[in-house]
Amino acid sequence: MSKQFKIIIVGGGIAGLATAIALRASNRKIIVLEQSSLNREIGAVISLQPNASKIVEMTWNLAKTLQAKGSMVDEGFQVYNLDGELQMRIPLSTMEKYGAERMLYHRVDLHDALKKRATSKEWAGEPAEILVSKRVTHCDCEEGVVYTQTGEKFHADLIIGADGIKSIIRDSILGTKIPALRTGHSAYRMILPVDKLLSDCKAFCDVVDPRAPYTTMVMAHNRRMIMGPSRNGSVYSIVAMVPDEDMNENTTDTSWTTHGDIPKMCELFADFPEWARGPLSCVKDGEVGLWQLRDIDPLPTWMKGRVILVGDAAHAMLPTQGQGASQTIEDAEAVGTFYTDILDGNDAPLEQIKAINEKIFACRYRRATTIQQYSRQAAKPATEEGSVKIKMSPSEFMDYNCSYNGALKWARQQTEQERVADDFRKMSIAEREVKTQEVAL
Ligand SMILES: Cc1cc2nc3c(=O)[nH]c(=O)nc-3n(C[C@H](O)[C@H](O)[C@H](O)COP(=O)(O)OP(=O)(O)OC[C@H]3O[C@@H](n4cnc5c(N)ncnc54)[C@H](O)[C@@H]3O)c2cc1C
Ligand SMILES: *[C@@H]1O[C@H](CO)[C@@H](O)[C@H](O)[C@H]1NC(C)=O
Ligand SMILES: *[C@@H]1O[C@H](CO)[C@@H](O)[C@H](O)[C@H]1NC(C)=O
Ligand SMILES: CC(=O)N[C@H]1CO[C@H](CO)[C@@H](O)[C@@H]1O
Ligand SMILES: CC(=O)N[C@H]1CO[C@H](CO)[C@@H](O)[C@@H]1O
Repeated sequence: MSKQFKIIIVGGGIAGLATAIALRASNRKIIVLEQSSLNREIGAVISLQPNASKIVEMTWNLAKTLQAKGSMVDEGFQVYNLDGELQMRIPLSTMEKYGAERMLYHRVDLHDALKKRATSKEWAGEPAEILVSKRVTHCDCEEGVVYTQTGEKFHADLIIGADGIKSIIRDSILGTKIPALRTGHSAYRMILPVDKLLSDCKAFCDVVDPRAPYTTMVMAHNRRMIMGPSRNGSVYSIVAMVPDEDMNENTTDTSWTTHGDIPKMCELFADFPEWARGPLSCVKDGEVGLWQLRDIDPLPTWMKGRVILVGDAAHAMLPTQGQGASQTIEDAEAVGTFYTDILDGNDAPLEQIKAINEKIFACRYRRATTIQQYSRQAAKPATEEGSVKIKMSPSEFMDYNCSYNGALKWARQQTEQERVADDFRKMSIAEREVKTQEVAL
């Protein structure tokens, strides 16, 4: 007799919701356990690289929903130096090259669209159920059980760890606490109404049209501003990156998302062109977030027993390439793809689940880890010391980052990658750690 295939997803962020969408099918019971009340998504612009936007907009059919919320096609990068001169303008006609567009969304809009897509009855497959205020404390990977803070126990055939950079599922898999690492960078971030920019920051708008679908950067040796619109050009997001040691903000280790101090921020960007500084001094107190940027080293494994990690839990990376969410979406698609045939809980003995998770790991590990490393590289100083000439190009990593056509095609193309992952699986955990450090260098 047929039995439901039971799936628990820990974490209701972009990773958890995307994986719920990818796994939705009839005869599958999907429960997402989220610690928060899930209405506090951070307001910011988030970009999806072409092949991830293809998964979200085409495979999962969310193009119309996101368009109604004001999604924008990113038409290119423009990069200014400290003298305020335009140093490069790189149009991104990604449609032709990559078969999809690089998209700009408001984070809240993307999160909401994914949430509806995962839980609404309008779509095929049994809807996923989200249980909020459920903080998971640990899991038994072999037995397939997760435990919450209030003493509840949830059994599943498959457990997805989508609980972000501070993942506790990761600790249960590895048997050790993996810390989020300071990267030496922090970022002030703010999101401004475009009307306000047009009226209060004329000098800025004379140089950069805040309604235009372009990603604009102003780059100094070790500080940079990364900016772009969302919601049909009605709001404008600014991320201002600085080295930690210059920041002098009083942050503690337990929280790395705090309020930014506007005078301190303005002081740090005092040598930026006057037009570029305009928006920094026209935000109000309380509207600037300060985000200590962290990532993790490549992990020796993402899986154990019935459990596999996705998203930031598996490969938290710096936002320098706007790839965190894209890699997450690719993970979700891979999980959905490799589980296509498991529609009955009777077909989910431990050995079968382990074998499928290994395939997912083999398919995803190398690519996500490589992009994680590129994201660290892309945080390196943008100019020679004392020079304004920018030596890095934002399109440098695009080809690799964007040449992805779903898990199956990738897996077929990347035999070499499979071989590496295969070798990796045969190693002991200690050997894997050595290997991982080599990759990290
Ligand atoms: C302000 C901001 C801007 C960003 N901008 C970009 C961008 O432009 N481009 C880009 O590609 N990426 C960006 N990122 C990164 C990107 O959002 C993430 O890489 C991506 O969303 C994957 O996140 P995730 O779902 O794995 O983790 P998270 O978003 O951290 O979600 C994890 C979820 O799990 C829940 N959770 C954690 N622990 C537990 C537990 N023990 N029990 C139950 N639930 C738990 C959390 O409450 C949370 O909801 C940005 C991130 C932030 C914060
Ligand atoms: C954004 O523009 C699209 C296309 O013109 C429109 O359908 C949508 O309603 C707009 N949404 C918002 C939030 O402005
Ligand atoms: C930082 O904050 C802590 C706790 O609020 C406080 O005790 C400490 O004095 C502060 N340090 C500085 C340098 O402001
Ligand atoms: C963009 C992408 O998928 N990279 C691949 C992404 O899709 C295009 C078109 O389907 C492929 O040609 C690329 O190889
Ligand atoms: C496979 C691939 O295209 N990799 C490229 C990714 O981007 C880096 C940085 O430009 C290149 O060095 C790689 O060759």
